[in-house]
Amino acid sequence: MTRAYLALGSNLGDRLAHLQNAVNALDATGGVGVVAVSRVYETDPVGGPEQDAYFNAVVAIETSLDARALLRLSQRLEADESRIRGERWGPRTLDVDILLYDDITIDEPDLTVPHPRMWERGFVLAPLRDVAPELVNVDVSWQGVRVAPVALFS
Ligand code: GSY
Repeated sequence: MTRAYLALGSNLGDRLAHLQNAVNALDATGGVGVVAVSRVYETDPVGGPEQDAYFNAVVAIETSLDARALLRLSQRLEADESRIRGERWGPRTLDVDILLYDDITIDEPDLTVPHPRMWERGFVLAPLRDVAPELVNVDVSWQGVRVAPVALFS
C-alpha cells in the first residue's frame, strides 16, 4: 500500500459539493482508502486571469493503485464534475493534483511527483499541514489563505 496526498481545488459552481463529490468517489474506489481529510480553505486565486476565490483541501489516501492509475482516477474525478479544460490557470469546477506518492519521484511529461509547485503554494501547504504536519516545515506566506466556515466529511 502506498500513502499518497491529493490536492483538491474548486472555484466554479458549488465549490464544496465538487470537493465532497471527489472525496466520496475516492472512498468508493476499489484500492483506495481515505485516511484523512483536511479543513477547507478559502484562498485567493494564484496565477491566471481574474477569477473567483477557491476552496482548497487535501486528502490523504492509502492506495494499491500505481501512480499512473491514480492520475487516471484524478482525471476521471475532474471529468465527473463537468470540468472543461479551458484556459491554463483558469477557473475550474474541480482540480485534483497528486502531491506526493510515498517518497517516489516521477518525472514524465504528464506526471511530475512530487508536485513541482507544491512547496511554494500556501493553498496547498495549509491543508497538507492539517493531515501531515510532519511534512510541512517550510517558510511560506499564508496571505490569502483562510479557513472556510464549512467542512468535508469522509
Ligand atoms: O493548481 C490548482 C488550481 N489553481 C488554484 C487553486 O487551487 N487555488 C488557488 N488559490 N489558486 C489557484 N490557481 C490555480 S491554477
